[in-house]
Amino acid sequence: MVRLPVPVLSRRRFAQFGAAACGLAVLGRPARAPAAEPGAQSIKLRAAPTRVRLLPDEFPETDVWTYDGAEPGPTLHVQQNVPLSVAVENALPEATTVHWHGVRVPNAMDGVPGLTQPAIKPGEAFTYAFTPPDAGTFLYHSHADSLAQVGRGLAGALIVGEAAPPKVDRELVWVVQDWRLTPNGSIAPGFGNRMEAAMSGRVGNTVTINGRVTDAIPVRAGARVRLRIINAATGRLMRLAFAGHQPVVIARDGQPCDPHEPADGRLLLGPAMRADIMLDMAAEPGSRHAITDDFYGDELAYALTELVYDPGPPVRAHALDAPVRLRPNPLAEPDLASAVRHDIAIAGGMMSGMGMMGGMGMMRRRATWAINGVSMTGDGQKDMPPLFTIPRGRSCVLALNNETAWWHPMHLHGHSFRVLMRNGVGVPHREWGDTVLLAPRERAEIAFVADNPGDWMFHCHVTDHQMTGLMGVIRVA
Ligand SMILES: [Cu+2]
Repeated sequence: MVRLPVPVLSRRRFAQFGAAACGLAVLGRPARAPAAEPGAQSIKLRAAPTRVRLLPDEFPETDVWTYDGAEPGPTLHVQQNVPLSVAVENALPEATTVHWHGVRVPNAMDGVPGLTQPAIKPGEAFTYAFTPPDAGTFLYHSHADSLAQVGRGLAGALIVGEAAPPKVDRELVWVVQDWRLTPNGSIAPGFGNRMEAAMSGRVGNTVTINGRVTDAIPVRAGARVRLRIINAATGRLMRLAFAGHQPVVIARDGQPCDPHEPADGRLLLGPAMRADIMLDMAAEPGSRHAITDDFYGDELAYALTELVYDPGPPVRAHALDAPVRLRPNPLAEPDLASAVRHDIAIAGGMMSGMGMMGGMGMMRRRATWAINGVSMTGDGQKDMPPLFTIPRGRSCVLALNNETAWWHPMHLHGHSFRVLMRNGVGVPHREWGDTVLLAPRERAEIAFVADNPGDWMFHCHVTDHQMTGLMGVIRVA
């Protein structure tokens, strides 16, 4: 069993932050107002350095990089099947792009520097234009100098509304981010540490919900809440337990699934993964219930936040009797009988037999990881030969084999896929996704229809792993 190289959330480390230590947590502020007028679907985003408050009031503010001065970036509420344009202005000291994670955009709008567009230079602008085909919970983030840019805060929620959303009393969007802060509240230097890159990636010491460490989420007994949780961390995995509550997952990575309670009642989310859950507030008025993350074991478990019930009477006597199943998005069902099949071997990292790694690929700069023996490093590279080409319109099965001792949330751009099997066993609940989380040594099979032409990134979303080689290109032509 692999242990994390450093304790990331010990009490001692936390004590540096005093009150922040007991929470790390954060409050779900209500989702920010749409940046666009309803129906306009024309949005402007300005990427720029900003100073914001992540920590409680008694601690210093933090210099971050933001979209529109907000940390995280403003939650963008848009409509399915309605053209959207987002004009991005770069006021950062370096080039950037925006990637619309999970949205099946045209290739030229995918925001991968070198591969799909030249990066937006400082002082320049680029307008992304696409029509969101799927309703759901998505994420936008920088795909240039990704480790530092996303690590400094360049991420936000993109919510594509359903035509007929399920009935709830309240909807919350939580962009959960992980920061490595120094005692004076600034972002710790050292992005791209080689040792960390060969292990778990850069994991921080402060977890925020919607940009703030906060202890409590006020709720009303009897209410039904739809919670859209986005793991916007660059390295931290989360396994969330909702004490006293039974979350029901209704969508993963923006794609509706059979409503189900997660395994062990705990919600596992790797970087860039999302879940929509329904939470019935079934506990007593005046009670408090922690939402804890124990992914890194009991010693490093912490309370992300607490549900704090209003002492007033329940808003209804019995749980809301309304369906929670979402209507599926228009995804083509892969035809497994005629599918092309490709094997993907993921190798590298510490304790993974790096001696086995060889060949031209590993000679590339900073390579620590490889896909099928080839390491593509950084954010994206021009003229990178694809791992393979899938004929447009064909169904494809990818058999992923994680030969390493580390977790990898593998993300395919431009498509959503079905997760068919894990270690040879069928996956229930009609699970679609754009990011499949592989445990150490785990195998998984995913399938999709390659109906979106172009050169698409396929990479690990632990950003340190991506930057050091766990990335490749899949061509659909
Ligand atoms: Cu990885």
